[in-house]
Amino acid sequence: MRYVLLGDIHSSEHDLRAVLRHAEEVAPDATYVGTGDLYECTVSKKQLPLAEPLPFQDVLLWTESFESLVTFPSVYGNQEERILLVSAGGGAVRERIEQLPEVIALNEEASVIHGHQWEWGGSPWSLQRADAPASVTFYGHSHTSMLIVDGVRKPVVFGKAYEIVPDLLVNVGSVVANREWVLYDAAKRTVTFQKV
Ligand SMILES: [Mn+2]
Repeated sequence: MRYVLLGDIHSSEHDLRAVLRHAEEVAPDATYVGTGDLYECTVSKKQLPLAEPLPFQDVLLWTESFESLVTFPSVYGNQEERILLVSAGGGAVRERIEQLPEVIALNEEASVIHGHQWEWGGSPWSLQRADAPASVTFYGHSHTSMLIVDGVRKPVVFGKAYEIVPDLLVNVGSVVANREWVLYDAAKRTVTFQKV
């Protein structure tokens, strides 16, 4: 089974269309799973806490044509958390966001999580400590394609198939601005970083 892992879209429809077109070419048979931050929240972290909730449609960048593209299962990210926190209403779109899980298990060894739940910091700002839900964990959040093997960062070469080893963290990069995603081939036991 092959998986397309993609996330940190931040409501960018043109970047998402480019990635979907590319992924369809590379892996027409694949199953798509999102790593979170599908939407862009228009209220920044610095503006919190708000005195009262805002109307749902005012706190995220949203169009019907964008929504028609994000039909694949996804975990939630910090953008979705903030959208729910600062707003009221929203109907079916709010319900869909509320139902996004924190973790999606792809199989016995691989899971997907956004990663904002972990410890981030330092200069340059980066992942300090991960609480990985699986031996192979796909995440995002920092918009940086990255491979961490047993705690050691490896340089990422796009288009190269990396063999699956235990204790693997795979940052799938971002759809927004970078147009990056990852192909995970569970049968061949490889991950391949991709960029449009
Ligand atoms: Mn994020």
